[in-house]
Amino acid sequence: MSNVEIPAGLKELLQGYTVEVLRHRPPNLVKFAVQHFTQILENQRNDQRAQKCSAKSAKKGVTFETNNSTKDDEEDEEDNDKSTTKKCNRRVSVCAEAYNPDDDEDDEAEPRVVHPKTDEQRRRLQDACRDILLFKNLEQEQFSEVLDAMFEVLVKPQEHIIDQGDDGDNFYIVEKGVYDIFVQKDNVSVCVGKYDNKGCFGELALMYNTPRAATIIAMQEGALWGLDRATFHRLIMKNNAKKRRMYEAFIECVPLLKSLELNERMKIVDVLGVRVFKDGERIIMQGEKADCFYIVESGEVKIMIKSKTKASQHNNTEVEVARCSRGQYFGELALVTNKPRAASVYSVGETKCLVIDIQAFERLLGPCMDIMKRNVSQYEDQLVALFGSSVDLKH
Ligand code: 1OR
Ligand code: 1OR
Repeated sequence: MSNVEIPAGLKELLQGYTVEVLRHRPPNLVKFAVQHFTQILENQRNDQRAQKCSAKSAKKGVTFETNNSTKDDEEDEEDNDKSTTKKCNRRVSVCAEAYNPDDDEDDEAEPRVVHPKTDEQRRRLQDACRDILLFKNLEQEQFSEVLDAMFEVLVKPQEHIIDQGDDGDNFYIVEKGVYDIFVQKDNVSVCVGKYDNKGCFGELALMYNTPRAATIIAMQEGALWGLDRATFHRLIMKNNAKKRRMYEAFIECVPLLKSLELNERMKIVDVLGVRVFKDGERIIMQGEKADCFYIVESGEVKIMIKSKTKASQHNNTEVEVARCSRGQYFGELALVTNKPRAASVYSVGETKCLVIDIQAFERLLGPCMDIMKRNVSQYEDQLVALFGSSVDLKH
């Protein structure tokens, strides 16, 4: 055995796989290995394609497609190839991260999906994507590729968009309509939440190669935008690997999340988005419906309460009641109590926050609920001390 030469990179490859297994604890190691190494191969191909394209474009100059292509152009394009495969298209993903690809020459480029859209469709799609947390960290080029690949899905009342237990095909963004979320518990289907004209779903089966975790049913006519599994993997998963590297250390220092296992914390990183707020910008407005939760990454926020007390029925001025800085969280109260926002929150200077949507909050932060509930009772004590017993946080 002493003369056996270990191929360069083998150790790193196996180590990388082992680390991912420990993080995700997948039920099926072989399936997970296929997914993991396929992802590495995809990243290598992307990087090679990016290098070739930039070399070619440097030599020849690149022809840029514009978004306001004519209807005829679009029809031609659609006729030629329904889910268009365009090698070395004008938008090349040149994200420098990736799993350290070596120089394996593989000429076969991955198909790049492009569903042509009218200007009006693209505008609607961009609107629907504005608050999608999974897209928040994407670079402009990657985001454009995602928009290119998305396709419109019109749905009818009672249509099942996803059935629990199925394999995952697409990821969906809600443009319009209400969609109930059902989860099977002891053989009974229970409605655990809904998407009301916004949000996204269907990421879990694609991210972790697991069966669909819930059933999603349209309650009325609606419109969705779908993203195919391959493109989701190529762009979103690659970006998630970068996100994990960026936020792993920080998220481990957040006191609230200490009781979670490492793989549970990483699942939070996978779905979080990052938002930057300017000095004085309002992040949360008292009385509004809540749909997300925040952790301060840098900077500071102040919590202001507008409250009517017995003494001043009409006094609606805001009073500062608390501040949160790095590692602290806010916006949990309305999600825990299922009530409107109890206070307004403003950025003090520039603040960067990690944002988690309500469904992910409910799915992933269950184990931290006790800590949050303890804090809620502290708010109540403070509230009585500050405003007396007759306070109405809702208005
Ligand atoms: P998916 O690919 O598994 C079903 O397909 C989708 O429903 C899933 O991705 C999520 O995007 C979405 N638990 C699991 N999946 C959920 C949940 C959820 N909510 C939405 N989805 N829970 C409800 C949290 C409000 C936890 C239930 C115990
Ligand atoms: P939310 O979802 O209601 C506003 O949106 C957030 O401000 C709230 O969640 C908390 O995360 C945060 N009373 C109410 N909300 C507070 C308070 C608070 N402090 C922070 N938040 N009090 C201050 C207790 C130190 C009591 C007020 C007198």
